[in-house]
Amino acid sequence: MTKLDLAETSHRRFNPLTGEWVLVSPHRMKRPWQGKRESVPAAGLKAHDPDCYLCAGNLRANGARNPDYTHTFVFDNDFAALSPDAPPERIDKGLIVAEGESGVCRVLCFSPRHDLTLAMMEVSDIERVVEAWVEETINLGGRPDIAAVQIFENRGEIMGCSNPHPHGQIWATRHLPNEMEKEGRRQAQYLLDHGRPLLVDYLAQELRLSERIVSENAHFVTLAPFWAIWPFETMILPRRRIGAFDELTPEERSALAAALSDLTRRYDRVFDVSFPYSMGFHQKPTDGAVHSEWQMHAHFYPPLLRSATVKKFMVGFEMLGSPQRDLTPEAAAARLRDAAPQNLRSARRSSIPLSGFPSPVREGRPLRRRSGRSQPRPA
Ligand code: H2U
Ligand code: ZN
Repeated sequence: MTKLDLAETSHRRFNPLTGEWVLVSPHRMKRPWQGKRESVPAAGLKAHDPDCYLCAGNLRANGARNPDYTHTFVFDNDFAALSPDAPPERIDKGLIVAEGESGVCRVLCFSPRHDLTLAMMEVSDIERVVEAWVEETINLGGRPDIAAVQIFENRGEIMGCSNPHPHGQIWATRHLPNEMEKEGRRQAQYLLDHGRPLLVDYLAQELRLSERIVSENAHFVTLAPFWAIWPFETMILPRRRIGAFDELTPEERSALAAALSDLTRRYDRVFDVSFPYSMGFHQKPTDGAVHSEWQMHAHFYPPLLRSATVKKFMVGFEMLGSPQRDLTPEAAAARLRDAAPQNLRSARRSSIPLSGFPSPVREGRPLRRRSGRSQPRPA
């Protein structure tokens, strides 16, 4: 039998955060593609779209009017998936089990500019977004009926995002959603077994190996996790143990904004398109317990595989068995390292102009201290 070569032979990798396995088939990258090709969204959006329900000063679908906001704007989702007053009642009849789930859904506009993305925004403006996430975590997490604050962004038509206006969502729930529950359980067991948080140990190991690191700054590291499922999946991890947004120092908020800017710009350069993805932050539950096992982190799950128009589908074996990938996380990390934000050449080569890029973010620059700032209130 031949020796296991992770760059050549089929193998499975273990995800210590979820306890699940992913099948990796590096030899399959050579297979031809005659399947579905997505269309590339048209470029050339206006800075303000009178028909957009998220633009400043515009009417929303339910008739409320957005204020003339100048940075970020947060409001209660007009079509919330959770009602705040769902009763906590439980139905438990044999294998038929259900319970009322209450919560709050919020929408966060990242910028009044309709035509920007995180990748195009100045780092100082992304800092305002980070500050809004801090404030939402404190306000929603402080409620006795909320155990989890899930922050996320769904970007791009291919991901089912209904509006190009840069925005994310926050869903705060009475119970822990599945992914948080799995990750929490695994992190708690690891802390019990090893006396150190799982993701602190994982980052130390990845920094030693230096095979999957995409970029680093003073407080955060971006990497392609060993067990990644999506072709260009990444995580942003803090260097020190941080449970949740409200524990970030001003320097760390700025560094997180810089890391988000760096990563989203790299993504846009991989296939010379505005890269679609679902991203979000996992942070410790807000149930009042200490949760020293929890390390906050971001997951980025982009669907693109080989080009701007070929996306990965999670079907067949993946639906019925395990997720599977062809491109290795090591190869994806190398591609993302090469797509350095400083390298503007690939964007110029593009048939789809990526206009409006401000000056590149320099790594390792001194981080500016920023005082707390209040955010606009919900409409
Ligand atoms: P997505 O495009 O990521 O789905 O986000 C848009 C969200 O904005 C969506 O959850 C909400 C939708 O319910 N929305 C409003 O709250 N008000 C509106 O006027 C339209 C859309
Ligand atoms: Zn808009």
